[in-house]
Amino acid sequence: MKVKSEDMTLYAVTDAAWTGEKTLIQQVKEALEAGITFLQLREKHLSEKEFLREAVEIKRLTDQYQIPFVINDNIEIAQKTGADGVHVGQDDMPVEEVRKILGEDKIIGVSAHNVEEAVRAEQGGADYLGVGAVHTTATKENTSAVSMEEMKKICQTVSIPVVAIGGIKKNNMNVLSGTGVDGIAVVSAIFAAKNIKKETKELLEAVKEMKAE
Ligand code: 3NM
Repeated sequence: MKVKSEDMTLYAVTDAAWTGEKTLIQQVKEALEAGITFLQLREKHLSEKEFLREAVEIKRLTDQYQIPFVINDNIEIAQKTGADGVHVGQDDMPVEEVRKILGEDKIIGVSAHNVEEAVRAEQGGADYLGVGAVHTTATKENTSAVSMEEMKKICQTVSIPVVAIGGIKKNNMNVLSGTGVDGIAVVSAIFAAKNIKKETKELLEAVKEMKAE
């Protein structure tokens, strides 16, 4: 399997909205140093040229820390930077088409919200699933809540790793206990933190405890 369960433990998704005085690259570096296990570059407001420049720089860092790096929804940037793959939503290009373009070796992650979407994504060739939203979140508009019952069903039904997303923090991830998720994907819990290293380390501990429960 291209993506292992451990890779999903603490999956960081970038959001340049919270960079403040630091650059996104600095923030990513701190998160890598503290032990994130997967990184997705999600940029909604950059020009292609800036996006590419940023992606090249981040790819260099994720290579150094030897963790998988995917680009949200932009196949061209993924190809140009040699990223490990892409993550696509239900409204983006279907996974089968992405696979045809990227080939068998690249990672393709798909967002799913119910068992039906999860099964379809797995059958289409997805390597892992992102399932949410676990909690309400201000980070992304138009998310729909997923019940923990549905989360559990998804985990029991598919054989690819599942990462939970949406409003997940240190103190509210316990709802995921017993669902069988392989880890958590977070934006603000890491990138909105003043002390990224400390928060990341604490999140890692909390997710390991949650998975062991
Ligand atoms: N996808 P935060 S929720 C990118 O439900 C994304 O599919 C979601 O950000 C989904 O950790 C979300 O700050 C944003 O809540 C998650």
